[in-house]
This record gives sequence, structure tokens and C-alpha cells, in this order.
Amino acid sequence: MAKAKKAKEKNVSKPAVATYHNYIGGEWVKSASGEWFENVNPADTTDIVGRFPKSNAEDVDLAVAAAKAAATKWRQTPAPKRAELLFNLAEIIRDNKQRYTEEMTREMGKVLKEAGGDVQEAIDCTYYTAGEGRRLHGFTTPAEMKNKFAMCVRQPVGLCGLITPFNFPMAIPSWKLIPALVCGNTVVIKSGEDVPLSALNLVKACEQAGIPKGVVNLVNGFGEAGAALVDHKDVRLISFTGSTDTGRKIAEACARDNKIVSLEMGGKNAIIVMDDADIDNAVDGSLWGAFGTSGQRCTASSRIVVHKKVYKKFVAKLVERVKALRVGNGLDPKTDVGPVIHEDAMQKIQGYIEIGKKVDKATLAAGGNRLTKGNYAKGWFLEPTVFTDVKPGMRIEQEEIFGPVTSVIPFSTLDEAIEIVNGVKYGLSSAIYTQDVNKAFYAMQELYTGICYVNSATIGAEVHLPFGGTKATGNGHREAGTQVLDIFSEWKSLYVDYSGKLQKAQIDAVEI
Ligand code: UN1
Repeated sequence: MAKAKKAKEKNVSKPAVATYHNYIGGEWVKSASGEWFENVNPADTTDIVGRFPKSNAEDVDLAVAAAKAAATKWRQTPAPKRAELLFNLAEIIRDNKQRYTEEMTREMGKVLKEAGGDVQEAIDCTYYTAGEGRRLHGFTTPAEMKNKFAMCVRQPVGLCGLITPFNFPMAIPSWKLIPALVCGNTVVIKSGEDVPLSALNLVKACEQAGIPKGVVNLVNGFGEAGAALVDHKDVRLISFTGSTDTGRKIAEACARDNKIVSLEMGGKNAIIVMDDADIDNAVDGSLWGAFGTSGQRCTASSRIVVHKKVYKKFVAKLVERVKALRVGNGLDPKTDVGPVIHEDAMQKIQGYIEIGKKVDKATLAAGGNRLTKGNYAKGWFLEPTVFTDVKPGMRIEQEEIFGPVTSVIPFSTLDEAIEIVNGVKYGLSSAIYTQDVNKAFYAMQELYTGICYVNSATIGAEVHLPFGGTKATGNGHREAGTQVLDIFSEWKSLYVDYSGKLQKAQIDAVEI
């Protein structure tokens, strides 16, 4: 939020900035207030990506009304026909991948390769989930009475509010939008205020794909718009990805109206490195898991739990590699690690680095400083940071930092390592590096997370497997895979009695 706000204060008078709109009922419109906010490149705050409508409750009302008006026709459109439009959409995203990628890096900061992966994830999600239009399987089951049929089908839940974060600007909106649509719901999206262009690109592609007016609506803006969506009485479901604090507030608000709510929130993910691990492979994975997307992933490897026998060797290799990472503008193909999203994020991450040094008294083995010289002065750049000799229970070991900072923690036995990994309030992703199949399976069994990797880092989930976590990471739902259909559809049990007489279940005797 600070990114846009700050930029607005600094640059609001600059002319010739591209102007974007809300998408409501098939029209591209200004906000009711007539106010705007600016989308700033976090690698270069003099670069304004565009100005976007700053929406309020009035805009949300209009978007919800449009989604409501479109609901019946869309719900009654056969799912395979809905899916055809989604296949069109997948092709449009695929054809525009390069442009979407560059625009994403410009507004979000992640390096081009990763932005390309983000767009690819939206393409994969759209193709895969569109395929559900010809499945959306229900089931039949025997009835307990003679001449009676029992079956179960999925029905749409109704109007869905989708609230998306900054870190996966196109992938995460697609995880929510595509299953919502294939199940027959209409939607209002409130996109992340730091990355409004990528969600807008996705919505524009929906328009080009022929998705009818009113089925997909987009409001740009801040928490005010998000809160109005959460509180709107015509919204039946809220799907949210973001911080655990905001998610909890959303869940509380949704409880008042009995809204369905699916939450994907924080993580404090860990990699275990056993003494038999391929150390170079584990170092590669740790670098990627900890510093990819500048550590701004819910799945980031923010803890690396290393067996005492290989601890020294692992730390030496990791620190050497971390120091060699090139920090810079994600648009430069030579950059390994881009900026963080905005000044607030920078402050929070630096705050944790201070806590690591002064409160936790861990060893700062690499990085730790904000970069401010030369071109760095224009953006929010931070050295990739490694703390070593970190102990379970330290604040940097327990709390989500959401930045390029990782903690290395020594351990002696696998059970101890598992206890460390599980000893946080979150439960999104975990990983173990080992060559021993027994240890790998034991860890897969004991690590209480929604996702677990063997011989790879905690990031890199694929769209056809469920995504989500245990404990404070979520509220029991899973996105992606076919499991996401359980968020965006409700079961309807159907009984057909063709006996021609009254048959009372549980009461009438059945002749055998
Ligand atoms: C996130 O971390 O917020 O598994 C989403 C991954 C990506 C999605 C991450 N496919 O790392």
C-alpha cells in the first residue's frame, strides 16, 4: 500500500501516465470518487507503470450488482460451454505471455524469468481447470429403498469476491478466477494495489475471450474496496490470499453473514538438510527457495535446518553463493534478486534483521544491509541475508519475514529436525534433502504441512496438485488441483423415488 501512496505523493503531477480503469458490467469505467492511485516500479520509483481508479464502496456496489445481474445466465450456461471460453482465455494469455511478463516485472519487481513463470502458472491453471468443464464430477450411489435413485452434483455457490496479493500478480488471480468461472459463479476481483496491471491484463483477456459482460468484474484499490466487498450482503464467498492478520479479520467479518471464506495466508517454511544429502543440490535449492521472488513467497524457504555433521560445509557453501547473488532491476536479465515491493516491506524486513542481530543474537553470516548507492537509490533493494546459529524459538525463526532473509538452524536427529520444522504456527510447505528413502518417507509422514518436497526447495507447486497449508496458513481449504472445486461449488444431493408410493427412509422395512 505504501508503494502506491508514496508514489502518489511524489509523482502525482507527472503527465502522460497510462490510465487504466475498473471493469464493471463489461465496461471500463472510472471510480465513483474520480480518484486515482499510481502503480510504481519498485526497482525505480521514477517509473510510473500507470494510474488506476481508487475504488470505494460505491464502485464495489456497482460491480456486485453487475455480477448479480449476470449470474443466472452464466450459471445456466452448460459447463463445457463455459470451459470453451476459458480455453480461449488460456490461448490469449499464452499469446501475450511476453508482454504480460515484462509488465509484471515492471510493476512487481521479480526477475523476468520468474514473472514468466507466474504468467505460465496462469496459463497452466486456465488450461487445466477449463478441462473441468467436461468433468465437474459428482457421483451416484445406491439408495436404501427399492426403486429409488441417489446422486450428488456440484452447484455454483453464487457471487464470489476474490482478493489477491502482490507476490503472484497473475497466477494467484487465475487460481481463484478460473475455478470460480468453470463452476458457474460470477466474480468481483479486488486486485493487489501494488500490482494492478497484471490482474487487469487477465481481466482484459477474459473480455477478449468472449466471457459475457458482468461475469467478471474488476475493482482496483486499497483496503477500503476490499472491506466493502467482504461486507457486501450479496457476496456469498470470499477467497483471500494475503497476511494472516488480514485473513483473520476477513474470516470474522464473513462469519457474521455466514459467507463461505477460503484463506491462504502466511508461511514459515523450512528445508531439512540431512547428513547424507547432496550438499550442492541442497545449496542450489536453498538459494532458490529463500531468495527467489526476493523471498516474497508464502512458500519461501525462510528456514534451513541442517544436520550438525554437514552444518559447517553447508553454511560455507551457502554464504559464498549468497554473496555472489546479483541484486538489481528485474528487467535486467543479469539480475538474480529484484527489489522488495515497497517501503513498508523494506522497513518490516529491516526490522527483522535488527531483531535477528540484537534480540535473537543470531550470527549475521551474509547481507543485512539496504542498498542505496547509484541506481539502487531509486528502488527498494536489500542484500540477500543469511543468519546462522539460529535456535528454535527465536523471533526470526518463528515469524514470517516475507523478504530475502533466511535462517540456518543446526540439528542432531531427524526427529529433532521435524520438531523444529513443525514448531511454528504456520504449516504451508516443507522439504527434506536426503538420499535415504526411509528418512524421506518418514519426513513426508511427520511434517505437518500442506505441501512437502523431497530433494527440492519449498517452492515450485504445480497447478494440478492442491495448494494450501495447515494451522495458521489457512482455514482448511485447498486451491488448485480439483480440490479447489470444493471451494467454488457446493454439493447438492438428489433423490429420485420412482416406486410410485411413499417410502420412508430409516423407517420403512425393505423386503429382502
Ligand atoms: C506463494 O508462495 O505465494 O509454489 C505462491 C510456488 C508457486 C506459487 C507460490 N507456484 O512457489
